Amino acid sequence: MAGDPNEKTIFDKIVSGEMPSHKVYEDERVLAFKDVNPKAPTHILIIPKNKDGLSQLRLAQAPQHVELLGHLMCAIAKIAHEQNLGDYRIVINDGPGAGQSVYHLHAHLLAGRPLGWPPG
Ligand code: IU
Repeated sequence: MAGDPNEKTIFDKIVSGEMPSHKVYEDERVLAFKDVNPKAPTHILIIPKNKDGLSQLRLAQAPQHVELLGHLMCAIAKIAHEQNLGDYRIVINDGPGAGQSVYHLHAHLLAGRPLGWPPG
């Protein structure tokens, strides 16, 4: 687990506009943009604009996190529908052993090719 869960990451800079991104969806609570290093023909990251201490999923322990994560999941369903993705996979890497590299909670939305199971 990383240090301070409120530490700023590159994703805060994407939210503020300091860093450019290819946005695909935005509402009052979440932002979705294309991953710069896509692992599938469609690879979108969905993040809370204000991570509110959620550098990683294991820290989701407060009532407001329930609401935020519910909102985030419903936003994913909306994006998948809008983009006509068909079948897709959601991945949340939690911790370095699971492949997490940016400590601002984010879900990967992957689609556009057969997705093997189990994942590596
Ligand atoms: P991870 O689950 O923490 O490993 O996912 C981080 C993702 O963020 C990874 O797929 C990167 O390609 C992606 N990413 C990005 O899209 N833009 C950036 O500026 C950086 C990482 I840094």
